[in-house]
Amino acid sequence: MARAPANRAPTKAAPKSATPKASTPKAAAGKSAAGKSAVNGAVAAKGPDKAKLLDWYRNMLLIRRFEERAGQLYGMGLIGGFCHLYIGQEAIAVGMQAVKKPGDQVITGYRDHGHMLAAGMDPKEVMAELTGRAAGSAHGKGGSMHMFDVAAGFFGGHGIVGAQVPLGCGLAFANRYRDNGQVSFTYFGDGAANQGQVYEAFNMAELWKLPVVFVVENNQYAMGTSVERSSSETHLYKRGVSFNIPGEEVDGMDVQAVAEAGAKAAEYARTGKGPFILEMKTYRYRGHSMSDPAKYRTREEVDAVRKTRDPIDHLREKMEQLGYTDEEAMKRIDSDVKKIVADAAEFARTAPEPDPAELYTDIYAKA
Ligand SMILES: Cc1ncc(C[n+]2csc(CCOP(=O)(O)OP(=O)(O)O)c2C)c(N)n1
Ligand SMILES: [Mg+2]
Repeated sequence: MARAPANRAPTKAAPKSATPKASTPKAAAGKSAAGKSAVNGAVAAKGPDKAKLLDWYRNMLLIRRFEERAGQLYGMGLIGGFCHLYIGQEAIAVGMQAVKKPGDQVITGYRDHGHMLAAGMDPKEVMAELTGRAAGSAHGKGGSMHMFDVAAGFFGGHGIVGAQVPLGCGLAFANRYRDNGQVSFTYFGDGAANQGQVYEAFNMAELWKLPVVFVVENNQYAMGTSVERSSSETHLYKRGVSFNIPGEEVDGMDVQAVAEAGAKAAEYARTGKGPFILEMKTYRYRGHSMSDPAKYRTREEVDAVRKTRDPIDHLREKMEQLGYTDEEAMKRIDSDVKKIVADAAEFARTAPEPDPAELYTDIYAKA
């Protein structure tokens, strides 16, 4: 695997400057005209095997059922505070997870439960965090938007729109500095794509050729505002143009397309060529958060996407065409997933709340 030239990497020998020099010519390393994919041509010829498709199906179904159950627990008053569901967007977290290598990082906003499950976090710990229990992944003190699991490579869970983008660049900077071959997968929404700090981060990421894949989850809406109403350029994969960052639009409702595009972008970043933008075209079925009356779109619009583009149905149909499904196998996946989610919900409902003394722990880092 090709590596970034040694003179460009932020090495431990020169830690003070913390500013890796951009001495490599812009034309280097397969960089094409900005806004176009430099790796477009290399589409994988053969599809993934049966085991992989079944695994993707199972993982997407797990996220869907988990989120449906979280929505119910919220309705029962068992989850407090904010809760943003990922239903409809499952193919992105699952397809991109297939691209991750051990040690790679994922960082995202507040629509985060799907990413946590895809990263391998324990559904019981995630659900117990939602209900604010001591056994939750943040000891019941973080809730929906503030979970973190270094072992799983999951770096949050961030409530400030767009703030995870510079943080994701920081993770990539550390990878570069340590020369560890790891990639930071930094996710944000179409609304966040209009945040100023995103572009400061883009500039540094390309200038220092940081190993970061920016994944824009374009679900068409930022709260109640559509992309058309808020953005002068609605093709968000082009947002790196003035920074020379290549980008590609991807069908974010097709898990296989996500994984293929993700693999190319990750390889690009991992081999020292710098950042890559993937715009995933997707849709969220539920409101922005649990308290959204969703008056900005029609029921027909949502139903049409569910009927024609649903990522789970889409993969199931594909597998049926390939002869990869049999009734028994699908039933088994269905009941496994149901059980995992039922167990997680039961655990989250019955596990004890944190001791009030916990309010005073985990506030400052220990010296
Ligand atoms: C800096 C900042 N501004 C505004 C908000 C309020 N806010 C929360 S979510 C959101 C919309 C973001 O939409 P998008 O980036 O498309 O992500 P999605 O919710 O669709 O996943 C806004 C404006 C915030 N949390 N942080
Ligand atoms: Mg959005």
